[in-house]
Amino acid sequence: MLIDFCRFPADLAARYRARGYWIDEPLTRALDESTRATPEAIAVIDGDRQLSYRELSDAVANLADRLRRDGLGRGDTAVVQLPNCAEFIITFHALLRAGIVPVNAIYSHRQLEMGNYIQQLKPALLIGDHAHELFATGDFLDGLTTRGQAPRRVILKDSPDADTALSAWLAGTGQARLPADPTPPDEVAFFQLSGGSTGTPKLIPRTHNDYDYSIRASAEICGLDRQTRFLCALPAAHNFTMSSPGILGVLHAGGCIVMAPSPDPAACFRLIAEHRVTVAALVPSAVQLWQRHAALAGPPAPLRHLLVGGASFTPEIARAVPDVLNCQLQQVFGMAEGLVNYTRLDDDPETVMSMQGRPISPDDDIRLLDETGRPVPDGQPGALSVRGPYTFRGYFKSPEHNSQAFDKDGFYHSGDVVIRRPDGYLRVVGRIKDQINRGGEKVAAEEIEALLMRHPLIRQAALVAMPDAMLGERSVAVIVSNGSVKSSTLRRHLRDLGLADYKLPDRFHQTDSLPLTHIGKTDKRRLREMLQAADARQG
Ligand code: J2J
Repeated sequence: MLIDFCRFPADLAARYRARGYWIDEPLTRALDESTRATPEAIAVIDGDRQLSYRELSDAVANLADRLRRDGLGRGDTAVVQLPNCAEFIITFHALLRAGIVPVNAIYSHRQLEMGNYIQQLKPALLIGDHAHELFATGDFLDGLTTRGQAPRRVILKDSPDADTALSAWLAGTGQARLPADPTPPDEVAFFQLSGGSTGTPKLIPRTHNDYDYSIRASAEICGLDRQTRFLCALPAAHNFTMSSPGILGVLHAGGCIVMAPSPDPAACFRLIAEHRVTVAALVPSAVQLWQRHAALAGPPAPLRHLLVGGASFTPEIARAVPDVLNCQLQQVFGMAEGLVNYTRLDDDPETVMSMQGRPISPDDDIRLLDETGRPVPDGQPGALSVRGPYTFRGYFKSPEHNSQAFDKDGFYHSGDVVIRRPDGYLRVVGRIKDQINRGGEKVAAEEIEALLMRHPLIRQAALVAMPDAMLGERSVAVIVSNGSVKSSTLRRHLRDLGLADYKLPDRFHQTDSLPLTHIGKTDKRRLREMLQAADARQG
């Protein structure tokens, strides 16, 4: 049984194959090839553990075999939530190898997000971390059982119970190896998470063919090779960290991944020095933290190459990268839905500092449109839509939303406003999707507004982005309530519903009514102006 998803149309699929983008290999190809080429090279460093390619591949096959002998395989899905650790990489590849289709939740996700993925996918398997608040007690799992949603098998990293402990599942079975049984290359390999702009988070089906192409191309554009030592400091599950060029790009190149628990500069600089890290990837807010730290502690030697993306990056902060961090900057503008743009390593400095790059592929078909849906000329801001060899064709089980998110030609409306130079380079200048980009972490306004409305005293709620020197943007919830409600009460309300902390509004603002547009929707532009004026009055 295969996963139902929106497929690429046959004519485009044929073209992507003919042009060599789709090579009909499973997404485990990168690891398999590098293991054959350099089995003893170190693939992952996690704390004081170092795994060679051979050891990594053995652990992958062990877990895949055990899962299959447990009756799991093709047709099954899995929800996975692991921190940045070697097991993240092992688990992802083992599930691919066994033909189980996973979604990798972000580690900071809580009951609400995890419950949602479980509801959407009805997974046979849940892999979590016993150290995470969700799995430290049995409450979350008990709740799933009560609702009839309990996955057939639960495996937990660092579980005290031998039956469920991930470490036990990674040990060899002593039985003959089962051959790999991944889903076919143009079927769903895994689900990526959407930053979203809707009430419930959407899942993005990614096929082996489309994702593998983005990885091979990214590794080449970023100049990765066997000498690459990559610091994995952003959440591993993020599309940027996985594929731009990320964990999978490094495995493709035969390099080494050094796991960092977070982008905290002191810890990262130590790891960079100790493990001779050459490449890192950061969001702009983390770049600022690194720059401050480097001003005191010196640059993070021997780092040579820093990829920055995920949120808007000002040219002023970008320009300081070569001097303060003593490494080459490469900008990335990507999305879990597909399209990824990079500045190139041989671009002139002005392009690298001021542009967010150009698409990976000559077949990334980009349209920039004005409000009426007409194409805008180069140099003018326009809403970006895209179709291409690694851009998805529809969210999982969301026909209604898809009818708005795509045009009749299958172009995906990304919700970003960009300016294109005649040479194809893009600069991100704004956004039409109702989302807050909080230091690279995306918050869908509608999701938070609906949750706020569940509080008995709230009559209306609107979440808007306000500028923030550190995060780029922070979230302000403007509420109309029956009587006054404390911010702490609302924060507790959202936490009690199981919302991840990064989605909690940074600030609450009470008002008598929300300004409306002529079609009766909340006028968020006016709202931001009102908040700005109120802030200015308060000095
Ligand atoms: C401004 N906004 C940006 C940038 C993403 C590589 C890099 C990032 C992501 C990512 C990714 C931006 N400047 N340089 O998946 O593979 C905003 C845009 C975009 C949204 C996508 C990758 N880079 N953005 O951030 O799915 O608004 O992917 O549409 O999390 O982040 O968010 P996400």
